[in-house]
Amino acid sequence: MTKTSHSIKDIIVTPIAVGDPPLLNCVGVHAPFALRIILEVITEGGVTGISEIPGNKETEEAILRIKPELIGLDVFQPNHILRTVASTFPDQSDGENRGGAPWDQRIVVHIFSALEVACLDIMGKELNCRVSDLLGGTMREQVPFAAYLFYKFKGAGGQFGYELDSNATGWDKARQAEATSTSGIIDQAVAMCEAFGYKSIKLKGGFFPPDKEVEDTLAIHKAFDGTMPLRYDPNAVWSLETGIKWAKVFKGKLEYLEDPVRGQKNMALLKKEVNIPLATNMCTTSFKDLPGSLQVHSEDIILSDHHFWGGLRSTMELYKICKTFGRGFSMHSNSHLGISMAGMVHIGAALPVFDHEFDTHYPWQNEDVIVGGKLKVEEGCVTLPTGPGLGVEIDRIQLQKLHQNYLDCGLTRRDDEAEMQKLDPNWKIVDTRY
Ligand code: GKR
Ligand code: MG
Repeated sequence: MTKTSHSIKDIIVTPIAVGDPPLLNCVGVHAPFALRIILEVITEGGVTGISEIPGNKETEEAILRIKPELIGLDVFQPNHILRTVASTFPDQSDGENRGGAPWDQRIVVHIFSALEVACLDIMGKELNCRVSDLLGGTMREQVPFAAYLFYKFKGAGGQFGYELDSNATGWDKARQAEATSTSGIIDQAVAMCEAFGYKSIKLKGGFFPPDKEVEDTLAIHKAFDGTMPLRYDPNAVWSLETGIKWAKVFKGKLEYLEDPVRGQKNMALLKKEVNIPLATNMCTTSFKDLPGSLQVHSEDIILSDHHFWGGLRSTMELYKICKTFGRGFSMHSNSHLGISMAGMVHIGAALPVFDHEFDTHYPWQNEDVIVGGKLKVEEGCVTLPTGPGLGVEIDRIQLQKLHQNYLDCGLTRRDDEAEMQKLDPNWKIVDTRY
């Protein structure tokens, strides 16, 4: 490829660690730090594009391994970049190696997502338009998100470890408080909704037995007068029998039930027994899964994640397929910072029809890597940044600080099971717990 001002000159990869409270899920508990990777793509013309993806050592090493192949490629030609990434890691192609964990581990989609978002950021800066414009046009300035509740142990994570900051108030206090009881989770819901004005709520489950978690979900439903759209997600750790039993109890009370059981077949069987809206970020997770999904009707709503579906344009393609085949669309989330948030906001801004408030873990992190600090969530919405590209920039001091956290904390990959075993040596990840 001939060198132009749009050719990639350099790629800077910075692993970071950001404080994360001890949130519970079906595989264990979050470690005191969530890992992310910040990517900076710099063109020959001197323009920098940025992106953020989930962190782990393998992904970081894979990006560094492929970096020489990427130098010289044109940021306006993401398909060429994808071909280079896919041919460097042929065994990691779309649909493979998803694993059974609640989060995705595939290398190609992560690396390509990081590169594509950074390229789109550069294109926006070059063309003086926003990424949402490049995704087909800006349909709205406010993008709605849902409150994301977690059962949790006491503590804020990060530098505080499991200690409480006794001066905290409002959401910050609730963010640190233990929430394992029914009243604890309701307090968390109220504090989160008061602080950010969310208009729908999701409870992450799969840790406690279903009878307790279902009871708590129904208590949240009642605490908000039965008017708040509610989602519940045990991350597929229920058997089909358990799923059918509790889905019947939820009927008419949930906006949707997310991944009650494992795999498209079981989801479809549950749906045949109980006609309740089902969503997934676990059984239909790549384009290769779509024929199977359509054949058996495993879910009504597909939760994309641009880090897992190969970028923002792929996410828009998935949206189109969802609309074509009568499926709802929304976005999944893991612990993340403002650059990933900006990517989600640009997708939300570009969707012709907005179905369901997006998931976000964002309130659980109390610091950020972008200039100006965390993006505001007001009335449940994040306002689309006004600047060109993603509209957010890296705060160099914060980047250095969070990189130092990474070097100091000693974590190299997410391992909620190992973290949980520090508290309960008998804890083990299982496919079906209940
Ligand atoms: O962060 O603990 C967590 C969640 O369980 C996350 O890993 C899931 O990927 O939030 C996600 C989900 O909706 O399944
Ligand atoms: Mg989920």
